[in-house]
Amino acid sequence: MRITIGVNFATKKLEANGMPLTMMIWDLGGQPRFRDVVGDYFVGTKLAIVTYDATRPFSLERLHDWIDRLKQNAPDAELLFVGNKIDERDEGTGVSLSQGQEFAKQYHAECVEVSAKTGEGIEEMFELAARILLNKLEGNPNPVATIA
Ligand SMILES: Nc1nc2c(ncn2[C@@H]2O[C@H](COP(=O)(O)OP(=O)(O)OP(=O)(O)O)[C@@H](O)[C@H]2O)c(=O)[nH]1
Ligand SMILES: [Mg+2]
Repeated sequence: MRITIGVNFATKKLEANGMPLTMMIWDLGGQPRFRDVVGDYFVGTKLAIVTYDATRPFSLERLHDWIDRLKQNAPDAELLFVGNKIDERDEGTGVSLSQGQEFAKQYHAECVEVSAKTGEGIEEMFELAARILLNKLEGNPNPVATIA
């Protein structure tokens, strides 16, 4: 796997609430040297999939800065927190799902866990992302925001 140079783009088609949906996904490179390059890509974001490394608690703390920058450029963006690399997490180490959810609560958002390597949780993550987007587009309140 290579680092993301600047920005990558992909699409994902799926169905949510019985409606077909094509998500346009901008994958921003996380390396500090791309900090200024990727800034413009926050603009117009409807949903940010905010990803951390579930084996490294520090990666969670680093998200605040990303979210601050996102909010400056896309104040109405929804957030979905995603803990990745759960295939590599040893029992009782790293970031637990409940810690991730606790962190996400500060932003009135949900948190799920995946492994990009094994594919575990990936389809569910996209389905949840689609539901959040459709609820937003249909003007429904974010179900999580009302729970939090
Ligand atoms: N075990 C495991 N390794 C993973 C997983 N996802 C990514 N990796 C590894 O973690 C490293 C970083 O992955 P990237 O996809 O480059 O991470 P990134 O956050 O996109 O990094 P940037 O593109 O620099 O922002 C690579 O060595 C990947 O192979 C996962 O789910 N499980
Ligand atoms: Mg990348």
